[in-house]
Amino acid sequence: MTTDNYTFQFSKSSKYLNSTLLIIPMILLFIGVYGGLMQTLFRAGIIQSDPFVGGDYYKGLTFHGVLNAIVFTTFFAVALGNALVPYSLKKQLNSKISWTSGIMMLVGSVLAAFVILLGEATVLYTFYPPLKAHPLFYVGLTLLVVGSWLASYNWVPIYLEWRKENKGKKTPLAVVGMFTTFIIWFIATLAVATEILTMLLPWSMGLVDEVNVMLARTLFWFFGHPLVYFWLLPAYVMYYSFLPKLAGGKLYSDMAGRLVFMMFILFSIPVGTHHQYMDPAIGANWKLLHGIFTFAVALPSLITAFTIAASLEYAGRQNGATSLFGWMGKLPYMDKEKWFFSYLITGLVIFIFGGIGGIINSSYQMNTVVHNTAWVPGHFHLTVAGPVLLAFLGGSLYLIGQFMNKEIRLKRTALIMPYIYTIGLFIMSYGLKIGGLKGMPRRTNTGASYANPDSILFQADWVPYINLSVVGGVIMFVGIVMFIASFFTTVFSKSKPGSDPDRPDVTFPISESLHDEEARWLRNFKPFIIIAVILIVLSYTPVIIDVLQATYGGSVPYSPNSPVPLR
Ligand code: HAS
Repeated sequence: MTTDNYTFQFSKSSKYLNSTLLIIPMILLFIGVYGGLMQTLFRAGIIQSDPFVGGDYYKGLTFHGVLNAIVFTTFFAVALGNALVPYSLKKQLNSKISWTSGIMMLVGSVLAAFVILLGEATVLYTFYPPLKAHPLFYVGLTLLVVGSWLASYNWVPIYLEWRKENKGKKTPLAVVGMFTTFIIWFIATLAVATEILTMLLPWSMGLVDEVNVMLARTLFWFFGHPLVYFWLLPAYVMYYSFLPKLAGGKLYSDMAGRLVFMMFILFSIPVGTHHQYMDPAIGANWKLLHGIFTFAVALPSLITAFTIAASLEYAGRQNGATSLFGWMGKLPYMDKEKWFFSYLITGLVIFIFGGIGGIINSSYQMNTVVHNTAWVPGHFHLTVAGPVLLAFLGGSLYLIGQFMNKEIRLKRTALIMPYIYTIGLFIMSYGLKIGGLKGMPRRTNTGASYANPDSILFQADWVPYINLSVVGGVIMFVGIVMFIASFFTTVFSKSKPGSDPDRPDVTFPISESLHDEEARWLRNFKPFIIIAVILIVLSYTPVIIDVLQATYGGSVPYSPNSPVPLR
């Protein structure tokens, strides 16, 4: 696939919508990141009260998780698709549908955030019962999800039109990646929609008294694991499409990229029970089956590791490297004009460790050691708060510059931010992971208990690891402040002279591929979707039967701050 670096003129409506989809979640992200800093300070017992959440640790944790992991990521995935799909196909989106979807997402997110702040939805980002939220929290999340569905349906007509006009041509890889992301998202969210609409909402509205906790958890994890690939895949789109070009080279294999995306459709979903290895009711044989599929879903990431490393090696050699590993030193780590490279490369390096941790988690015996300990947040900060967040931040800054027709401001600050953030992330995750291996629990206000010498729960050997997580968390926060400074000074700066500010000429650093192999069997999504559905039915039917046959009664609501039922 050869690509010239063309520009495509977006409509005025797309400019304003995409800028809104980038700016509002960035404000929410910053509030969420502030919540993250407060988490680490609370956990270490450095502060006793954060006025923003009224001193409620679990409210702060819910706010941090929902805003950063659910709201910000969904907005960015939609904004990237709204930009990359029309750009790659050279067609305009239907602006009415785009705006309807954007408004639904905004209203839903603000509603959910507001209810959390009122203290009516202290249910953490997994919102599993018996923790109960106000009905408006569930309504807000539903609006966010349905709005994101609508955005992706809007890409379909221009894609079909493009296919009719370009018979025999390969669909651009970035478009394949964006559709893959939303195919997985659509299938996965059907389960959480069922959970919310048939179980949590009626329970929260008082229409039923009790809820089947095991069934709700199972439906949640049907959604919850593919959710992590909904986060990861927009980053993969950027690794495959942009990184080789930014590095000064080409994508090593176009076919590998297509294979990777199709493998994610197959294996992202029939794996959710690996989050429930320690749950009762589900038979060990089905946990084993989900465990095997979990190893299968690591394969596309391993293929990505080799393909992207080969692409970077090619780039390094193009930049003058001759020795075996010399290419690693010839990449544009500190090139101010290629600041975006630093966001993608740091994420990849972090993901080596995040990925290894994932494979450890998915081994049943190892999982018995790490489940529900601080190791798990250690793992997910090395994935969602590492490669995903950094790629999304770099992508947001790039997109805002393009759509608002602005030169990026504080470029050097933007360039070094990922390195500072990465140092903080490694320190924080090391503290969480080793603390977790020593038994430190997750989702616990350690500052009020284990780190407090006056408490009977005091655990002296956890304290150094709690402190490390604080040091790392503060450095990460400094990195985010640097990013926010660059992002908002760019937003409020003057537009570049010359072109029409209302109809921006947008361009992307799309990579050519070194090996442009033909694989017709990778051209069509349908067979992969059909096989995925078969795998889901085979892997989930026995799990759901087991859960339904379990004789546990339903549960009344609990609050994380109170050990007694709410009624
Ligand atoms: Fe995970 C728990 C297993 C990936 C997120 N995970 C979580 C939770 C989150 C999360 C949020 O099996 C906590 C949920 C909760 O709140 O309870 N995870 C895996 C496995 C993978 C994996 C097998 N996770 C992710 C990703 C996430 C994410 C991605 C977010 C985006 N995870 C688990 C399990 C649990 C779990 C269990 C349950 C734990 C429990 O008990 O509660 C795999 O997909 C990972 C495969 C990745 C690789 C790495 C490939 C490396 C690459 C980098 C190459 C580098 C280059 C750079 C080229 C094999 C691609 C070269 C450098 C130069 C300088 C040149």
